[in-house]
Amino acid sequence: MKGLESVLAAARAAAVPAGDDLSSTRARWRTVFISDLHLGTPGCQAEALLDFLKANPSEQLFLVGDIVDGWQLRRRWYWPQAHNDVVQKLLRAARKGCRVVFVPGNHDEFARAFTGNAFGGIEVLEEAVHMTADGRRLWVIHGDHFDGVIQCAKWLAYLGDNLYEFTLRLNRHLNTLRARLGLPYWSLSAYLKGRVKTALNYVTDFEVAVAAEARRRGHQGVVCGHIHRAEMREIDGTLYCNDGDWVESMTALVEDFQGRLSIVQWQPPPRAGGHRQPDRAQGVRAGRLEEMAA
Ligand SMILES: [Mn+2]
Repeated sequence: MKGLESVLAAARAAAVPAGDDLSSTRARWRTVFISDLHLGTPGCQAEALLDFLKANPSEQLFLVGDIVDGWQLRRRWYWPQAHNDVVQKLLRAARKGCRVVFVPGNHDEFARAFTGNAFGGIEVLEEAVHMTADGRRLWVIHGDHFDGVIQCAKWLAYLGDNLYEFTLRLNRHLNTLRARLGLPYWSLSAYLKGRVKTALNYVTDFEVAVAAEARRRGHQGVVCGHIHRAEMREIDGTLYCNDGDWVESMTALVEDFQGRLSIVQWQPPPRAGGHRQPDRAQGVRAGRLEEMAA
């Protein structure tokens, strides 16, 4: 049921025409949570994010880490105009009275040195506690403190999707070679599938660990990001919310004025010359939606 709600919320979010700047009018949401924008990388969907921010003004905006990708920028400078526009949009929101809170993540850990300070009206906090309109206390953290090997896990997940056929072919060649060397049959694809399952287990382990820590701290729920997988569900009586990312899934967590929370997914407006996505990203997003609806 929760999944269906988030799909409906996504449809409503998409119903607002892009470029229709509502920020000068009333806030649409009490709170918006976004994370993992990865500004400073070619993967960041900055144009879509700008559309989303324009169409979804809020009283409070939480930036839940990995906003600017310091790791990538150190390696290679990449800062197009659209990324600048996002930063300007966030600063403008703060100027117009939106409370903007930035909780740094691992890719922007340089900002952790500035916790307790404010930049252009944006508060920087190591972690935050958000009180919903219906009185629930949500712990707000990026989530990397619970980290293991997620980069590897993601890579394996893609491998499972895209290179399965290739793996099977490779498997045949490998075993022809093994047979020639007098070695027994060994299934490469079964081995890799096992690893993908490990990757999926990692996601679940992450979710359970974050929810358990929120509960231990006496909160009713938690909002995090980091693993680029939007989700909202109860785990042992604690509400686990992950606001997703703006690299692949283009998702946010929103709270309405009654305290109802939902995950919204940005849909590119159906117009010629709109946002072009590589096929792989489309597939990932479609998969996510199915998962959320399941
Ligand atoms: Mn992260």
